[in-house]
Order: sequence, then structure tokens, then C-alpha cells
Amino acid sequence: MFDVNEIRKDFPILQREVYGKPLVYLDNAATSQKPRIVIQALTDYYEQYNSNVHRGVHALSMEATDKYEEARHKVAKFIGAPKAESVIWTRNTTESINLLAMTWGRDNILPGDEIVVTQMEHHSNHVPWQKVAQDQQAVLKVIPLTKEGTLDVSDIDSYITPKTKLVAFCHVSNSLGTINPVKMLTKKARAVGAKVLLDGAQSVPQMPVNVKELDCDFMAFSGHKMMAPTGIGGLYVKMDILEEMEPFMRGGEMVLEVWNDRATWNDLPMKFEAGTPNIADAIAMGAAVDYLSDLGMDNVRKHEAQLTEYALTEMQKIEEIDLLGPMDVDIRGGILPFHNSEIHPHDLGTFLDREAIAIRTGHHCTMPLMRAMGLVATARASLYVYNTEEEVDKLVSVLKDALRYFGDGAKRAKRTR
Ligand code: C6P
Repeated sequence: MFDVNEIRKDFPILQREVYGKPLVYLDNAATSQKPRIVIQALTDYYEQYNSNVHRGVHALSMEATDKYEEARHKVAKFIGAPKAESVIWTRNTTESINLLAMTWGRDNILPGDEIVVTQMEHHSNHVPWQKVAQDQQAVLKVIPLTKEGTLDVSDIDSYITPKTKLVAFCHVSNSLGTINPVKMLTKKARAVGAKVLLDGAQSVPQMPVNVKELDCDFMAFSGHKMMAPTGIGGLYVKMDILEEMEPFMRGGEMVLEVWNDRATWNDLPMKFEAGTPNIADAIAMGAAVDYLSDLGMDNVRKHEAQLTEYALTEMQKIEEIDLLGPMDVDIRGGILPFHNSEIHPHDLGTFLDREAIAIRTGHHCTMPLMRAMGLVATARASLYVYNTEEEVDKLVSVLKDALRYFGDGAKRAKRTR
């Protein structure tokens, strides 16, 4: 394992104070903090070899191209992709899924086909499929949840049927923390000839993820949740599918030859990367992957599971709140949503903020899930590799102060499950 206090020294922002108090950053599911080597990779690019990729014959351009493609290799290896070309750079998970929906989705989902998502999807993995279903006269099916916040697979064969073309689901839910049974769902999808899209936005940062072992056809992920800058992410597509897919955007870099009336496409992955790409952030994502690989993703997950277990134990002692999501850390990531029906989560979030504790409040871009749970919003703390038990203690202690401050109503309001 690693020494968390040593790790913290690598993140300049964790040394800062907010309102004169040490920052307790527990909003990692929204975006993670960045280690110095990632920030340095950005500076190095702009100070030493800033230039365009795949275009120039000059030294700077070749250096930038090498570093940019090297980063793709690192990311591919990190997620277990057999080939670097099967990873397309995008801005984030949202863009990855939209790219897939507008290319593969439109070309392969036909009238009467079925797309299956789950009740815990982020809007990014729900709304694009609504659009494909509407446009293609296909049917969108939603796998429901148990009251523990896991997928209710008791009737799974009525959701994944011979009409299913795609099963799209999050590996880890951003609103519940639930780790979904990828292998089981993939097996079900395979049995009916459907493809599988994994939303890895919350899992790739937190645990070893290997697309080959998981046998998914597509996986979307965001750099900014795994220590890389904002504005860079990836879409993994199985090579044989990617070779058949039509381009998403058309323009420079993605073409091989262009005539007045037609064009042919460049090799993979350039075929899907029209225009000047986000070079600096891609290279910095390579640095983020180096950092995480040095820590070891097994260790990252172990730390997360231990801290989550600790946080769940401590937070369960607070009578006035409901903790949402499964209580078994084997099927839970470091995401801790909680709720009290008498106190708006924004009030709790603001109270915590005054003590320099950063959490997220709201619907977390999962409105269908909130609706299914009969809630409008929750408060959510989310952990990462640099968080400590002391920070969890601080959260618990200030949360108790908040509940006292907002009064007796808080106590009465605990929902009965
Ligand atoms: N969830 C959260 O606070 P983007 O914004 O494209 O990088 O990621 C979208 C996304 C897709 N799927 C899951 C499971 C996610 O958690 C997210 C982002 C953030 O929960 C911002 S809403």
C-alpha cells in the first residue's frame, strides 16, 4: 500500500485553505484534483514543444506527435485495450457516448430494436439513447433498482431479449456508488447478440478496469475524474466494430483523400479525430495514467474500499440521515450520498462549505433515478486516493453540527426504509 500523507504532497491544491481552514475535498466524483506531474506535463508542452500533431515535418511537431500518441498507448494499456488505435480521444464521457450514439447507434439500431439502460444512469448515458430510440423508432427499456440501490435483475430476461441491440450501463453509479455486475450483464447481452457499452466515468479512476476481461464492446471515460485535466477523455471501441463505424465529424486530419465531391477516410484512430485535437490535455492524461499506475490500481481500489467502509460505519451512526446505495463495500465505490427530507441538501452543502468541506448537492445529473427514489436531490461526499480517515471524521462531525443547527425537524424527518 501507499502512504496517503505522502500522496497528498503531490497535489498542490490540497495544501490550500478555504475560509482560513484546511480544505477537505470530498467532491471527487464530480472531478478529481491534479498531481504536480500532470500540471507539469501541461507546462512542459506549452513551454517546450507546443505545435500541432500529425502535420509538421519540424522537430517540435514530431515531438508533440510522439508524446500525444505515447499518451494514447498509455491510456490503452491502462484500460486493457488490445490496441492503442481502439482508443479515440474525446472531450469527456458525455462526448464519447454521443459520438457512439450518432455513429454506431444511428447505423445499427433499427425500427423495433431495443436499447437497454438502467435506472441509475447519468443523463449522459440516458438522453443520447432516448434520441436514438426516437429517431430510429426503437424502444428504450430501463432496468429498475432494488431498494438497496442495486440493479433488480430478478426479471432481467424480460429486459434483455432477442430484440436488444445495446445494453448501456454505468460500471459505478455516480449517485449511489453501486458497482454493477458487468460480467453478468455482458453475458446476458452476448447470449442475445447485443452489444455492451460501459460508462466507466466513475470506475476507471477508482479500480482496475480491463475492457478485454470485462468483454465490453464500448467504454466511455473522462480524464478529469482520474487526475487528468478537463477537456480530455476517451472512447474505447472493439477494433472490428470501430473499423466499420462511420466518422463522427468531418474535416481536417480525418481524411485520406478529398475530391470536389467526395472523400476517403484516414486510418484509425485519426478517422474519428477531425480537427486539431486537445494535444496538451491528452499528453497530461498520459501523465495522470503514469501516476495512477505507479500507485497501482489495486492499491487505489483497496484504499477506496477501506475508507468507504470506515465512512459508512461512521455515517450510519448519524440517526438523522439516510445513507443511500448498497452498504457492502464489495459492490460499492467511494461515493456516499445522504439525505434528510427536512433539510435541503444545498443547505447541508453550504453549511459544510463554511467549514471548508467540499461536497456536491443536487440531482447529480440522474433525474430519472431521483424520481424513482422519490427524491429531488441528495448531498454526496465522494472519496479518492488522497482522502483520509481524519477528513471523514471532520465530515461526520460538521454534519452533526449542521443537523443540530437546522433543528429537531431533522430528526423527525428520517425516512423509514
Ligand atoms: N458525473 C458527477 O458529479 P463528463 O461530465 O462527460 O465528464 O461525465 C459525465 C458522466 C457520465 N457518467 C457518469 C457515471 C458520471 O458520473 C458522469 C459525471 C459528475 O457525478 C458530473 S455530473
